[in-house]
Amino acid sequence: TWEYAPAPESRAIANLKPSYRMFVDGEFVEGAGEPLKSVNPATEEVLAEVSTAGAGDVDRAVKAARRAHDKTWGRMPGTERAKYIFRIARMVAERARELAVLESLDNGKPIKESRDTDVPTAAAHFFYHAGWADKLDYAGLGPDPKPLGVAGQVIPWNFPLMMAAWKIAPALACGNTVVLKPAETTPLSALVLAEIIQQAELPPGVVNIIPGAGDVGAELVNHPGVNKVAFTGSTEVGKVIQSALAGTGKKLTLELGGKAANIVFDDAPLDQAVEGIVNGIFFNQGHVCCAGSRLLVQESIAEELLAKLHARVSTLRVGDPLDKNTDVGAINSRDQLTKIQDLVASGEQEGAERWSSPCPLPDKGFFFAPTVFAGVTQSMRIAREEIFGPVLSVLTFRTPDEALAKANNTPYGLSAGVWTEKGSRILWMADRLRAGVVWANTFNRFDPTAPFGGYQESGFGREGGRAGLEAYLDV
Ligand code: TXE
Repeated sequence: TWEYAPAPESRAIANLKPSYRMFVDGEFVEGAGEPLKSVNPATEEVLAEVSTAGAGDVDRAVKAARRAHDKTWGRMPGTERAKYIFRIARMVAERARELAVLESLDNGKPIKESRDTDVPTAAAHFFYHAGWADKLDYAGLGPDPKPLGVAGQVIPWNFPLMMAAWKIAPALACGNTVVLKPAETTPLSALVLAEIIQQAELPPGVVNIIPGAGDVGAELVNHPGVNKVAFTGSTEVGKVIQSALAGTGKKLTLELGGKAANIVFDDAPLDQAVEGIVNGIFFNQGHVCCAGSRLLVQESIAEELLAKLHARVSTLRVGDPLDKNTDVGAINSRDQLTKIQDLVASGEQEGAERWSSPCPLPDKGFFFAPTVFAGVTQSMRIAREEIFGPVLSVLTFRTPDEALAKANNTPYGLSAGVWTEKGSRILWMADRLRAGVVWANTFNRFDPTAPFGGYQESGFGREGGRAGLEAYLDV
């Protein structure tokens, strides 16, 4: 083990404040709830105190959003809305460094990922949707598309800023107003986004950000003044929300868990595949709904691939999220670390062969060494359940049919990867894989022009692309 302390200047770069307030009706206000403490998962230090929504706050926020929808935003020409959304996009891009450092402090993800993926993807989502705001008539979604009204949005902790952008940008482009609840362990970047929204001079109430735990999320999605609910999080909570909303007439989209297969055929370029496998499962510590958490490898190359994989994973640097050379940062919370440890223990008990990278781990904070399980069978929990951590389960197959059957043997269906030189095989597999996204000879690529979302228990509805607009419009 080794001792790790974040560089003192990181707090200044992140413009970290001792306390943060909720954003309701254009103002930063104290919530009536018990303040929460946002913790740096790499050091277990408190970063800031954050005000949370309590009695009456959800109602106030929803009413502010309703007024803004009825009086300003919902009636504004798309050309005008576009200007505001462009302004948000530019301001996110201008404050990229601050937001990236803040995100890595609050979430624990490596700075090279918040710098190269989270913040640019968030900005890209606003840029892209600004472009739609005055073109909805041409979207081919039907004549005279209309906003739904107030969107109640609940997001998780794995991509705090990016998820806020994925939710807010399309809602605004279509003329809806927003009440968004960030996750309790990572509320900070959404509140800086609120500051940006205030400085971009959006009319008060168009976007409201109310931190809090699951009870606040439940109150928000069940509020009768909410017309549309968008949720990203666990499948368990997604099902609770779906049942609760039945019969309310609210439009709902769910983006839930996954157990993606990353399928490597014997003709695949192996070194490239190894990079894709590593990216697929160790990106963002594996806290990724579409993570390639099941590696399906053709039997004839399994031994060679596994040796290459162990060698490559041994070189991953685990530790200080703010070091530009870090590949794997901190697990977001103690609860998540415990969940990962329990599932890894189950894999060992059920007879899979565990290999963990011999990398040194910091002596404080929530860290877990990149781990690869070989000899995994389909009935094991590590093959079936979402681990949401840096843990890969390796299964083998002989034929494309077997690969397909194993890949589809899951209640989820968010993503999949196929590695092969044969174009015809990519098309054959992509057509039959029950997954919302199929990557070919790559993994974990995100782009605002491409609709993202799941099949089956991974949820329904799409985010991004033209399809993403459907979730926020009536025709
Ligand atoms: O999720 P929750 P948790 C999976 C992943 C992870 C597990 C648990 O496997 O290990 O879920 O994570 C809010 N009504 N994913 O406990 O509870 C909550 O406050 C309304 C995959 O963090 O679903 C937070 O803002 N909202 C996933 C958000 O829901 C409620 C990302 C997500 O928290 C609520 C996260 C309720 N009843 C976890 N209860 C993905 N798809 O990427 C909680 N919340």
